[in-house]
Amino acid sequence: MLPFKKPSTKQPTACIAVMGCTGAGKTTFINVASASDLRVGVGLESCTETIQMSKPFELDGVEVTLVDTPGFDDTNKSDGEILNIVCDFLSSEHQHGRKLQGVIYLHRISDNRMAGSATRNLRFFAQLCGDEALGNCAITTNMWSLVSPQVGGEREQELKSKDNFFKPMLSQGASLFRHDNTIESAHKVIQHLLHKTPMVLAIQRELVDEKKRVFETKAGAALLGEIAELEKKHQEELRKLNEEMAEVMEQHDEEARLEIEEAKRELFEQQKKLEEEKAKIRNASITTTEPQPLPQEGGRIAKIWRSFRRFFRRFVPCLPSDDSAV
Ligand SMILES: Nc1nc2c(ncn2[C@@H]2O[C@H](COP(=O)(O)OP(=O)(O)OP(=O)(O)O)[C@@H](O)[C@H]2O)c(=O)[nH]1
Ligand SMILES: [Mg+2]
Repeated sequence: MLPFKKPSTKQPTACIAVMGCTGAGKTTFINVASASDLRVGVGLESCTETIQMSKPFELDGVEVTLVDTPGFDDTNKSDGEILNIVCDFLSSEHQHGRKLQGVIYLHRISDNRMAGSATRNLRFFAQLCGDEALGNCAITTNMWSLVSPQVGGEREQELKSKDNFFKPMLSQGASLFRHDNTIESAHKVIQHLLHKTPMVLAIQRELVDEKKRVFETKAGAALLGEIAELEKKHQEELRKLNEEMAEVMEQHDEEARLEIEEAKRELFEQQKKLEEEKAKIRNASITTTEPQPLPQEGGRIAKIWRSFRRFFRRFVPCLPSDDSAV
């Protein structure tokens, strides 16, 4: 008869990251789902500036922890800083052998257009996950109470069907959910992810396994690409302003000349910020260290080795008695 084996009482655990633009409702979603009390934004400025964890909670027999992440915004932190914070966390998790169960990407259905930061977040998010991990992504629209069902439905349709919005991710296996700010709808999204096999995100593989610098990853390159697009637009605007300037100089229109001077100054300021942003992304490097062996693991091996030597010393007395080398 086989010896009775006590079933493992250790509860399975799942870690799910919540991402999206600043003000998308990430912290609110986490608080609703986990009964946590993380700080929610009240004004227009971004609120969550670092990675924070929810209280663990149980769902379908699994101990779930949600990870709140800062999103790109146009107010406080630069994209480079946000990129660094997210990369640090994700690479550290991978280095320590902890896989994410899934990622939830929140989007406000009340937004009547995709602002620059929303597009940046979305492109960055897609590259960060990589095609292989998109099956573990749940794109979730919220703030449905702020729009009529018809307007919301039309926007959802547009988001689902356009190549520069959710369509590519959905066709690679991501799922789309509606969240009505209730615990039930939050749990429905999480339950969907609990059925998935935990995965490694593309950026985790790139940073840790392939030892790429942050700007060499697809997500980092996507951000640099966005900046290059903006720079192109600035160049075009500058060219037009210079043409206008030539005209007003001919007409001796002093007022118009001052206006154009001002517009050019603003453009140079924006360009300076982009240069700084590029430098930050290029210089970004992850600060995590190699995982240390668990202390009890080292201790156990040392113990086994010592008893092994003690056993053999009985038969081979010439074996040195010093165990300290272990
Ligand atoms: N009506 C409605 N308001 C919401 C919902 N979710 C969040 N909000 C509100 O949206 C604002 C921003 O919510 P947060 O949870 O702080 O958003 P966030 O994504 O964590 O923002 P950052 O931390 O700045 O990145 C707050 O005033 C919330 O009360 C929702 O589902 N419906
Ligand atoms: Mg927040």
